Amino acid sequence: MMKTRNVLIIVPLLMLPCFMFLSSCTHPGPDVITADPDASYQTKALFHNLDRIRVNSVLFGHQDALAYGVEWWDEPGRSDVKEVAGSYPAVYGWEIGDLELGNETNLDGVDFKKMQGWIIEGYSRGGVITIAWHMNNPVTGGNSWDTTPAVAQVLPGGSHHDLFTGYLDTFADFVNGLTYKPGFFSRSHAIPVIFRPWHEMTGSWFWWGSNLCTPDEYIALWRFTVEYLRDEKGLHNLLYAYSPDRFDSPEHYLERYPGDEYVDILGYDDYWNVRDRERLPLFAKGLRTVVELAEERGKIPALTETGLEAIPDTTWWTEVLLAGINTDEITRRIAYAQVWRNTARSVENRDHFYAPYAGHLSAPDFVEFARHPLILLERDLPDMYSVRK
Ligand code: BMA
Repeated sequence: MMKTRNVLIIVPLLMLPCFMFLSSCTHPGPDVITADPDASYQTKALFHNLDRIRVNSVLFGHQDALAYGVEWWDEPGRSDVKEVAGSYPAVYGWEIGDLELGNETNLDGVDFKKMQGWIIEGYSRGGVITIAWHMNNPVTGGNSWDTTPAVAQVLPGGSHHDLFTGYLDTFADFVNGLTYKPGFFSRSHAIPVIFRPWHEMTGSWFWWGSNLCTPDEYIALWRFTVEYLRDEKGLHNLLYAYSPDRFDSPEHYLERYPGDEYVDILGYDDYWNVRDRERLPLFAKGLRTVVELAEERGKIPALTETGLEAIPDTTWWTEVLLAGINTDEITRRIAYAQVWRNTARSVENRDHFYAPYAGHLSAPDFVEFARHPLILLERDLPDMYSVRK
């Protein structure tokens, strides 16, 4: 009798870890179509949740939020957004320019190993990660603002193709270092990343810009990038964001669109139409177009970069950015809005910042902006990486 009872207790206890392991393997994935059909569970969940919560909410993001801010550099736990509004941003943007050169720091001096640590930190709190790349010009060795044509040369068969694939290899190595282990019994998994290459291509300030390559060349560049990272390098934790600068029409926006099989997020960078109140109708028009184009394709719309440098307008957050996003039921359906970086003035000594810092004149208005029911900071996020069916 005793023996049977012991067996009844001990056997299920011993099997518990097996059940936990198996249930984590067989958890049904979200029913979404991503550019990578084999995207990981967490990556598809991120897509699903961005799409779900954008109906009522807009995530607020900040570039380089954990690495530095105005008057500080590399101080654990700090973030200018948190010091003003009491929470980290919901979206963390990062920049990997110079990774391709094998450098230890990016073009702004941020250490790549520490960046990986900050990405893991932000993700462990439930934040959303996005990476952009001001890649150096592979043909000249100049920076990404060196507009010597280079796209045709990096495509398959081009003179700099091997160099270029080597550059993409450095990205794959970096992304392979982004893993997270949620608990004792769980396996580690790859951290989902919204990858936003070849951005602002409606302008001509980067070597991949509209005057520097044909639409067909740009599309080939994009498709090669996705196919190489997904199919050759086996990265399955990426969502791909297509992100033009200002555009005149839906046709202009789509001129270099690589196709629904290669894109997850329809983004848009706009610093121009957020400069003052007079331009708000143009800002809203751009948002409306991006939301409509994304929804027609089952993609996620986003304001991938924006901001007002040094924020001299003290009510810019509520009266321009929020007012524009909240224009109507269409414009407010973007999933996130991200502002650019806060240069550490002590390092670069200039007023190149886009989020407020404690004591900045726009800080009270930012607090109000962050409290608005539409706007989510990290503290307001639901679990973005699982799906409750
Ligand atoms: C630009 C500026 C530059 C920076 C680059 C990459 O918009 O902020 O100072 O080097 O982004 O972060």
